[in-house]
Amino acid sequence: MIDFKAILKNFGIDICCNDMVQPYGDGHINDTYLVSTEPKYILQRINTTVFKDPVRLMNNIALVTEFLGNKIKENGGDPEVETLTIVKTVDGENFFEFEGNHYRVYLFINGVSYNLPNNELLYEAGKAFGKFQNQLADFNAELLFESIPNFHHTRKRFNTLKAAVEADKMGRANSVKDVIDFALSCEKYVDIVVDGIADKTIPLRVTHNDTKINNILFDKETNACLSVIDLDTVMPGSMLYDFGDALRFGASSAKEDETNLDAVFCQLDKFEAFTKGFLGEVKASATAREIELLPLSVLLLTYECGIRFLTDYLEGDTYFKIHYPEHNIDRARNQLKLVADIETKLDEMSNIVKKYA
Ligand code: ADP
Ligand code: GN1
Ligand code: MG
Repeated sequence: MIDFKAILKNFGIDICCNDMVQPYGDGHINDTYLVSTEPKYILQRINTTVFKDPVRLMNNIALVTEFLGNKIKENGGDPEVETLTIVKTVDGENFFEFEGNHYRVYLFINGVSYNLPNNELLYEAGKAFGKFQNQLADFNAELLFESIPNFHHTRKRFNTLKAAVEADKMGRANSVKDVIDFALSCEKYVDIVVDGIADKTIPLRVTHNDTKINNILFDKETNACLSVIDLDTVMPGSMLYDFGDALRFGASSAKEDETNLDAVFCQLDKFEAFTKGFLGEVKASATAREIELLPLSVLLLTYECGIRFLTDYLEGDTYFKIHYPEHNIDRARNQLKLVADIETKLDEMSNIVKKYA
């Protein structure tokens, strides 16, 4: 039993009993809790297997949220709604260490996140992630620590998969040979963005890097985007990562862990809704090469996520939270089914991009 009362006291928050703190949200990485005080708070146990340096991680988030907060204020907005606000400890720190765990608190933002967004929400999400990128365009990237090195280095992800197949630590590889074979057959895609960044034909920008649509909070009534959250991976990256990852999740006809693969495909109307919102914000700053690669980025980021789930399954489910033993392999099959479907739709996606670029 976690002593939430003792933890929250260090943030100057008093609760009468542990029941006021309940698990919250659908994140795969941190342990998130809603603190039902007045006002409400979000308490998170930072996953330090994933984020190995919580001090520098929280420093990143403090820098980014302060920077965004100033921009939001300049535009007449409310920073406590439109971005995350760190609640400091009574000693002025960004997190509190308790029994070997690292806890942080954010102000609660009264919005909802969606796992299967409709077109209206996707248009709003496209605008929100595009705006997020614009807001950070003049943020000094050198101030940021790389919270997960090589996060979207698809070639390295591919090599890690191959190593996991060879090691076959859990003895699972044989039973999922079909998934592995398909994953390895997609090697031709893995260097395209990585090489473009290396030879500077694709610009490095400050990007979010985890643009799953449930990392946006929407207004319950109006469906407008309130805030882009989950800022753990804000780092130098490519616009293609943010676009591709958002549509990996957002353009799918089904949730990420749907097991009926006939129900899993890429919906072009969803792709169009997000693209319209996103390009409306970023088309002036996007390069021709970035625009050209937008459709492929959806394939690439879906593929990358698929092989990360597959690798985690082969390595014994140590990275992503799972809710049943086959969860990661179900997710991997789902994402790789999407890859196969996206491959057949790249031309249509390019035509949609042209319409809004
Ligand atoms: P993870 O890294 O595990 O995905 P997130 O930071 O995305 O963790 O948080 C998980 C979920 O908790 C989010 O999808 C969102 O629903 C909710 N959440 C996180 N922070 C806030 C906040 N400040 N206000 C309201 N809800 C939040
Ligand atoms: C994780 O943290 P969360 O649940 O928003 C992961 C993403 C994956 C996503 C797949 C830091 O996102 O990279 O795309 O799961 N975040 C991290 O659902 O690894
Ligand atoms: Mg999240």
